[in-house]
Amino acid sequence: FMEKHWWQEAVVYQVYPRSFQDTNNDGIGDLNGVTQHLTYIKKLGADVIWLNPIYQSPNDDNGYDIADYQKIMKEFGSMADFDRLLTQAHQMGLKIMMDLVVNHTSDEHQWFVESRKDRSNAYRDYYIWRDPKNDEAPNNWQSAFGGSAWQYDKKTEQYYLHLFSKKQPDLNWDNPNVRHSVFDIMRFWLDKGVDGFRMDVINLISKPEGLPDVKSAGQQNLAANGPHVHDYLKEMNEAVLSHYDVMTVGETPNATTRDAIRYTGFDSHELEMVFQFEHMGLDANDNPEIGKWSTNRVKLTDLKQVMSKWQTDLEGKAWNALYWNNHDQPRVVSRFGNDQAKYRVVSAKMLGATLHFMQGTPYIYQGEELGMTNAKFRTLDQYQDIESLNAYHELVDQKQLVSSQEMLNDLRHSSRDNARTPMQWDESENAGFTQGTPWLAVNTNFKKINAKQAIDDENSVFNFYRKMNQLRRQYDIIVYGDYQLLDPDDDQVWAYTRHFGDQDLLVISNFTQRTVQRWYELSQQSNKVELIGNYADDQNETLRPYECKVYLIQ
Ligand code: TEU
Ligand code: CA
Repeated sequence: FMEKHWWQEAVVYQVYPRSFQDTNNDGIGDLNGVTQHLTYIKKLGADVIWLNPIYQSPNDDNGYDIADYQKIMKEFGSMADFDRLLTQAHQMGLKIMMDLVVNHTSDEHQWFVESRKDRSNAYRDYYIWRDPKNDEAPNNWQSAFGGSAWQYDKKTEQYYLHLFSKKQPDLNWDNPNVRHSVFDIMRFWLDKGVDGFRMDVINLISKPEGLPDVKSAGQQNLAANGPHVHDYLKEMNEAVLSHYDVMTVGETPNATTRDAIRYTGFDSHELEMVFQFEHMGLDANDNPEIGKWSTNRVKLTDLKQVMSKWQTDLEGKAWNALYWNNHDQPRVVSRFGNDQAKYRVVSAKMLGATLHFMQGTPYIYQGEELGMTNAKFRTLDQYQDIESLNAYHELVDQKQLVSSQEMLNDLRHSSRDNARTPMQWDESENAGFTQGTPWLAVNTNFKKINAKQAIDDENSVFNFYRKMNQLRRQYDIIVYGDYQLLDPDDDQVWAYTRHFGDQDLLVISNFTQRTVQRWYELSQQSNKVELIGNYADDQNETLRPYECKVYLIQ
């Protein structure tokens, strides 16, 4: 039986500081804005705050291009602001998890400035430089942000690798000096008292030997789960993580449950958990050349099958990170629920319950607890996200694979900017996010959807999430129970049970706007207690649109 850890019982609240709260009217969220709302996060019942990157950055990829790991991004404030945030969070019993982005740096990082100077520079091998092949890029890898993953540097007549933007050169993790430099950065923050790290695309750090071409250009060339990735993570754990009581979660695109068990097995001594992406790829475009840009609706049976596989494959061996949303994914109530006025709240609560009563650590992305929806921008100039803008120009202008209208529709469904519109605090101008001009437009529905309204409404999504967080503390079965999917082929209802000791939990969610006869003769369950549901319970024996019910049976 697995030993118990605080991070298994924790609920994480993800703050995207740029869009959380501006306190100096420059239209950009900042650290003092996070400090200002610690009480809100505490009230919600979260235990840990994951901060997206706050380090010095030219913001080519909104902080995922780091120029100095030990300085605070000037738009976000000072190190003194950070120290105050950390101190106040700890005083309130909240932990702070930082975002460690070490697959790549900014091209403005001192290491890269040196590395590109000349081939004999001491920092040359901090990055991945290769000679041209037949006067072209060393291989056919494509960047996640469009175009080749190689950028030619005239000065030294070589290409450097960047799996993301040109301004995000990949670090060479095969170089022990890189690994030791990263370990020093981690110690700097851990010695300040931070409580853990979310590790950006950490399964890409070991590239395949010889950097071979990928078979089909449409294939994800992200060099995922490479030959030495586990060696490097074990080395990181041995050198740094094992000396602190910290929480780690690796972001691992393309990882399978087998990979995840290797990264997070209770005896792996690498990471505590990983963000998998399998459930995030189920509604991708049918054409792999177009990838995530799609208006497809996920099939419930697919979603149930994938999420249940992750539950049962990791059971007793490793630990799940449970999420529907983050700063890279569209808003779940628009994507998997129904954001029409009539169904937004009830479907947002149903989605929350379906996820939070599974086994694993739940992650709540800012605004998810309000049932915030996709931004649904109408024109391209409203978008800021490098991934969205590059994809538009590549797919519409260069490759003519999709029409402008089709791509704008795809962006409305899949752009990362859907998650990055400012947090909606109240009905005042700009939803109380800023008194300046917001860096990204506020969602036009903020007068109806905001924290102030939600906190006072006992039937709000906020108070539903708050209650779920309370239940998690009350019932060990929610954290430690195992998981069984019921009726896998039902394409309207997702029902599962959890079992722990002499208790069972029964979770039933109707993913449609059709009322369905209670598919499961609940009346046979004699000693059931309803823990939570998203309709005022009237012992109704059918499942109303998007209804969820959670029963304790003992
Ligand atoms: O994202 C990793 C990643 O795979 C993204 O390309 C993601 O899959 C895609 O954006 C989904 O639409 C991490 C960070 O979360 C992301 O914000 C960064 O842009 C990226 O790494 C590079 O650091
Ligand atoms: Ca600001």
